[in-house]
Amino acid sequence: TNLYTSFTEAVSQKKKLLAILIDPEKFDLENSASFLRNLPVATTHLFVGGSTVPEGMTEHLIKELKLYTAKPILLFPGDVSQITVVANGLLFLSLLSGRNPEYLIEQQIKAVSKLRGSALEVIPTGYILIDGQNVSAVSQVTHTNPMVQNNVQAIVDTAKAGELMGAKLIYLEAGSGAKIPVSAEIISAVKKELNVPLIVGGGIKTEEQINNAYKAGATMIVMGTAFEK
Ligand code: 1GP
Repeated sequence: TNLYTSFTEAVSQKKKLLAILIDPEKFDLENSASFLRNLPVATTHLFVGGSTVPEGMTEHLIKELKLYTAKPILLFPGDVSQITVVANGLLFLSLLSGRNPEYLIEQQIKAVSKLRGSALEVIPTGYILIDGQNVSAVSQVTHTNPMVQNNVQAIVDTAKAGELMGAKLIYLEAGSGAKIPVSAEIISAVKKELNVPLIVGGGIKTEEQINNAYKAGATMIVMGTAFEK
């Protein structure tokens, strides 16, 4: 089974995907079973990742989660140390909104020795940080600025460049705990020019925000903070 197919099929069948993000650093392992029992029924995927996760914690968490769920687990790593082959897939991120070579290409080079010989499905993903009206962990850790929401054209062009460079997914990120999520205007403008599925996350809490993002053209929505204890 191919994880990426779940994205392309969702697009062609007009289905919507929902990923719940678990940050290993903020998650109490003892709550795994009950957390998974209480997931929203619409949940299709689990994302695991965070900005600053101690070595080994991600692998430990995923092994635990797999005892209780068959949902596909995708790594959404803040850095190369979080890559573990026990996951089902890896969002191979390049931070296209930033101009820090460490997160554009260096971390990716470092990942190769970890991926060599593994069957982990790697999905090239253009990652675009957009201003969510608070200082995001992504911005702090990567020393990059988010793109401003009112420069829609710059965001569209960045996303399109990512697609032309080979990204199979584009992730529009307002940052975990964002005060405002990525606007519907941005999502639909990007959607209009792109052929690859769109992931949207950061600051999404309400049903209305979820529906707006789907209606604007998101194939997958990611929610983290709303489900953290
Ligand atoms: C962050 O997009 C995710 O990387 C989810 O953000 O925690 O605000 O839901 P929240």
